[in-house]
Amino acid sequence: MSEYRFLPHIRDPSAIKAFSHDELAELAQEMRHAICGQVAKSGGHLAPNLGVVELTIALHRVFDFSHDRLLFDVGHQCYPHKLLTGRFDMLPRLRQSEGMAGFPEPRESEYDLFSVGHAGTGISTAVGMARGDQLNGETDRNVVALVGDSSIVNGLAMEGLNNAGTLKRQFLVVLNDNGMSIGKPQGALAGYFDKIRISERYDSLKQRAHEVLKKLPAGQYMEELYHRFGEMTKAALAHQHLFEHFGLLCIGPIDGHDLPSLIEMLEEVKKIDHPVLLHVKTVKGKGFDFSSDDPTTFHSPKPFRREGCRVELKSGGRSFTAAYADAMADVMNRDDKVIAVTAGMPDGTGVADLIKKFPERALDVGIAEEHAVDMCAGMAKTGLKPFVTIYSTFLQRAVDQCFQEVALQGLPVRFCMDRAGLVGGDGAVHHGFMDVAMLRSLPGMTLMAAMDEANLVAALEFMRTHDAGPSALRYPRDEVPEPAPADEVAPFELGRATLLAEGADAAILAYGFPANHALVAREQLKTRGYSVAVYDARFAKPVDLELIRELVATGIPILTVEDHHENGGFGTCVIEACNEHGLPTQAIHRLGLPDKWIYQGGRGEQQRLAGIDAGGIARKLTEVLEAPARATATPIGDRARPTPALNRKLGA
Ligand SMILES: Cc1ncc(C[n+]2csc(CCOP(=O)(O)OP(=O)(O)O)c2C)c(N)n1
Repeated sequence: MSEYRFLPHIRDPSAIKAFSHDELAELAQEMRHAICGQVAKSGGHLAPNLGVVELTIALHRVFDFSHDRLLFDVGHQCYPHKLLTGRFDMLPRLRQSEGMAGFPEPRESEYDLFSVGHAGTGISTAVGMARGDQLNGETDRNVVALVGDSSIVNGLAMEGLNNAGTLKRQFLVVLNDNGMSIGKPQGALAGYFDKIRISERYDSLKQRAHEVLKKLPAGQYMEELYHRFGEMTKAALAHQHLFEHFGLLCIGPIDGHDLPSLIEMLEEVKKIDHPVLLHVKTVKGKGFDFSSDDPTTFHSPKPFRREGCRVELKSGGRSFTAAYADAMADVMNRDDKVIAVTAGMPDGTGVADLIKKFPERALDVGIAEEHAVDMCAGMAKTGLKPFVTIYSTFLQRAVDQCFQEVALQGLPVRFCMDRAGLVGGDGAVHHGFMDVAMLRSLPGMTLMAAMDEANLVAALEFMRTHDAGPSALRYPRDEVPEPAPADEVAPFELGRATLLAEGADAAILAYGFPANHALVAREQLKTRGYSVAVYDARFAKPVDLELIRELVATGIPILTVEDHHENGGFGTCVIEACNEHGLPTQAIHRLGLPDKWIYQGGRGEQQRLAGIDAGGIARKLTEVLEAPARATATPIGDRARPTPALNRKLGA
């Protein structure tokens, strides 16, 4: 017998249409219990989901998202939505392969419209669907975007809002304002949201509604709308809400945990054929004291144990992030020009520790990657040494800034790219699979990877003194391999790889973290009678041409290994360098992430799937070593022959 009365029976949201308010409240309890129980086992986003339980129930009660459109921003708050759309059975495999993704995933359900995990996208995709439905004559589809108070500050969200106000149809932005990002929200808008409280009673708001409407940009039209609104909506029209100036009718703030009022409000708002922003105040982590009291720790915790009021997070080993924070603290102690900047990820990147130690020289700018990079360009121009500390996947947001404001100016902005490579449970939306490809075509850029803590420390020191242009360092979402810190490694020298183990039959040239797997693969190959040299390439740009030249001259197979997409990654850098310098490339083989999406699962499992773990490396090199010698010349195929027409043209 299930411990739940409702959840196992909800195949789709139509199931809750007839629920009484008491039943909905009981369902909310069940949802919180189920989510918390599962996240305790597998880890995942907890506080953001606990905060939107009532809001999600109300949305599904009022709208029909099998026909209407629901677009999530970030999407980390989608667990309640998944439970209401027939995925309760998948919950026990949350964030695991073939299980329930931690973000919206159209492969799972027609109720999920986009695979998303990056902030700021929800309003724009919703505007697109609203326009699309309108042009397709499907005007009966309502469109709703759900966005958090820290994500709405993102530049892309602002661009979306700016355009949303021009829509001439129903369009609803639900602003889930819990007064938090992962950590404390940053910047002026956070202060603004903080000031608007639900303190106004509906009655007093009602008195002012008429006055407010007159001031709205759409003037006359708004007046007309006003006469058509229900009492509830009129009463909750916001007093001079900032987003009014974007052409949206702003309603709220209202209490996001008062289910009956939420439902009533959404019923009314649904009828408005004009863009509306409904400002909803919620409590992040609602339902459990431990999570509402500490929503940062419980934003996306590792598995944890609860015993009564005590909550104990499963402890892991020392992460690359922790190693980075310590190494940077040392760098910052020694060099007062060094600045550390994060865009909304102080805890995830380790910058939170630096902010505590160096409040003047470490800062969080909120979810604003483009701004973070440009601000650092400005700082570099003044002679400072800014280190943008950012997840590889989120740096994708700021490629244009890396190009124009940083690289084109030749400014020595330093990029520390955490979570490079496969990221495990967060899945495809968060893999750092393309930073090399993205940055390598920027003239003057130096690209590095760290295989362990000692190399991370050495790389940061290299970056500190590297003023010739921008530089970037990648390291994974993983624990630093043993043996740790005190281990001495040679300093980083521009474009120089380092030998890790000797061998005569083949050479592995690994870029950063996979060098650890390569060393294990070398042992496996030894049992098969092969002696393999392993190098940590350290640099993808410039590559170690001298070493490559020497290796190519020996004629042994060379395998490049990386946890980056094979196209445009480190292996490509090696092949292109050979091509440019007239070196043969037949003996060079590449191993990296394949040209297909790798979904959520364990990081180890994902590496195995991609074939870049020790077993995969040993297998690939065995294939290469045991392949029959290749024919040196292949006959020319039909498609490569000039056509008769071309021959005529050429006068042949
Ligand atoms: C472009 C981008 N940068 C950073 C992140 C990491 N991130 C995920 S959730 C989050 C906080 C979002 O805050 P908010 O929108 O207020 O939602 P809440 O978690 O408070 O419900 C951040 C910074 C991201 N997903 N996308």
